[in-house]
Amino acid sequence: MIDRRTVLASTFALAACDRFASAEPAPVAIPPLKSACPAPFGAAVKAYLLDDPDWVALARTQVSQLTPEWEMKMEYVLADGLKRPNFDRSDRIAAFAAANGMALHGHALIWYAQGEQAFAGLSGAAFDRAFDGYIASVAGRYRGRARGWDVVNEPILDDGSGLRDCHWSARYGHDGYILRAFEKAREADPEAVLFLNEYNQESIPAKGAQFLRLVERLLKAGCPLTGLGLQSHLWIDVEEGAIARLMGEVAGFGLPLHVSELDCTLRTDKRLDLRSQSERIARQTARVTELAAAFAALPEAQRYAFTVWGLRDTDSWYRQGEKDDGKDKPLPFDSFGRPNPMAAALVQGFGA
Ligand code: 9MR
Repeated sequence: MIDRRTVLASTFALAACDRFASAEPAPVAIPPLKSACPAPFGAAVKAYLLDDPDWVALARTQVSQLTPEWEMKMEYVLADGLKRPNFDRSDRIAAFAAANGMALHGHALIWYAQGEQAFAGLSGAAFDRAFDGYIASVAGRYRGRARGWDVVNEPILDDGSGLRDCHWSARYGHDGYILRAFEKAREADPEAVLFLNEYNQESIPAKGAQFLRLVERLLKAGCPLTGLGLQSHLWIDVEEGAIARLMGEVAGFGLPLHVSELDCTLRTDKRLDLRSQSERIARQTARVTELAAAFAALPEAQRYAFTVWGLRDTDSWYRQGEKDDGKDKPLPFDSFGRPNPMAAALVQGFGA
């Protein structure tokens, strides 16, 4: 995942090279991704999309699993404080999934970036009660409905040099909060697959190595970690072969893998990047094909699901507000719901 400064800088770079850009590629014909994918094919969703008939039609055709993009996070659930958790939108997404025969993936229970405000002022046993109680109430609420949970999200520093300091690690230690979260999630839902979810393992070798070490340590400590999430926020300059290599290493643990948040931005952090849109798309196609093929090559028991972080380009977090350059195509469908080259890359990689 590239950072926000990068995105803004590259907006200018892309604008600068606009005159070199070729015409939009023609939409491609593809089979439904949920039938091409050798596992449940998921998409992230925000509740307002359930009121968009075009999104609903596209999702019904393409998708067999949903991940709430933010309304199952502390940021939303605890927006009114610990005493008034709000499940209105996550309930709505869960009900939509069930009504449409789609599975549900829970995202995300404990994240360094969230909950600081809701937990402010708590210490000692009160903090413990709130931490344990949050996991029990959220994972417990969707027990039997969510087939898996991102129990801990993004614990590793961006440069891979160690684990992040956060309000959770301050109380329980760097491994301690992760262990505690997994234990509480297991108590709340004995059946769900429990994931450690992280990004950039393929593109920052030190981060990939740190991820492998962390998983090994957690498993040795008896952590009920039963799934590994590769977010896969890719970009076009990820080194060829790095995605497949990393997936092979992670698969060595024998646990189910989730490609949990795939998108592939066409933007880069080069200040003057004169590559045309079609050259960028060719690179995106290569990386996405590599990812899908590596996933399809896993043993069946290790293919938990393959999830894209939105269906249409304009639904992507890259295309919101001031981040939007109007041109990025990080997702498999264009703004009209027509397949992008990325959709064809997925089908090709899945070998369908
Ligand atoms: O796409 C999500 C965006 O809509 C939210 O505002 C943001 C904060 O909750 O989270 C984004 O999703 C992130 C995901 O939860 C964890 N991995 C990185 C994703 C993209 O930033």
